[in-house]
Amino acid sequence: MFTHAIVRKPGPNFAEGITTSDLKSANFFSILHQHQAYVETLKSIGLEVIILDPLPDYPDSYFVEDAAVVTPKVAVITRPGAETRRGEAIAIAPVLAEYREIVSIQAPGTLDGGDVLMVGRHFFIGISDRTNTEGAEQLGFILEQHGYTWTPLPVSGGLHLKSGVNFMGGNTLLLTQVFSARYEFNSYEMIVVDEAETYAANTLWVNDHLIMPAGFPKTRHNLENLGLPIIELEVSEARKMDGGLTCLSLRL
Ligand code: CIR
Repeated sequence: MFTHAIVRKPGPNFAEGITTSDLKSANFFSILHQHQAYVETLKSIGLEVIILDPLPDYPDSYFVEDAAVVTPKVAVITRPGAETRRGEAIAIAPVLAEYREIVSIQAPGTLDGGDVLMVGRHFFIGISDRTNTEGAEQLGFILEQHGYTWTPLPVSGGLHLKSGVNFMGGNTLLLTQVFSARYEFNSYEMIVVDEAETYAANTLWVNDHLIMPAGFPKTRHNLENLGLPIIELEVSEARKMDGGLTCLSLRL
């Protein structure tokens, strides 16, 4: 069970963050409202939520998940692939130092937390436009030192690994069709999202609840078979900035 979540409020300039989305421009009041609902949901399932202030120089900084990888034993401060986001990792370090031993990814390695999927004691590390092989190997080495195992794999569709695959508890992964073909996931039960619902692959399993983006009925129907409570949240504004439910918090 997780006891804490770290989030950061979106700032008024959040729509200046990096995006490839062609959805219409994001609205500050809507994202504040949606972020607040996210925080309340995490509290409602037993998490103490640490809410950080926006970092004015870093419009994407509310996507806190990219700045660190938190395991039960160690927190790894990343070196984000987007140079303009590097300061976010530096800013999260003192917060995590209150809870975990801290280690940092070093240049020339790059790593975004969104590319790291924790499945029990095993980690999948996506090599993407943001995470390079050097960064993945540095993280893998740190994980091994703490008794964990890891597997690298290429991210061919979507921004990050967790844009397309997430752990749903037990032995089950929720993933896009592209990822379901990867041999690395052969030993897991798979729930494959419909082509029209790929965004729903970014569903967050936390404290035996599933928090999923609103409006993906086929995925919801398939997830219901797991027997876990499902909470749907509107995340339209984070989606416009290429982010989603997992990216909005660090769970520890
Ligand atoms: C970016 O492009 O870096 C941000 N606008 C979105 C980051 C989303 N984070 C995530 O998927 N873990």
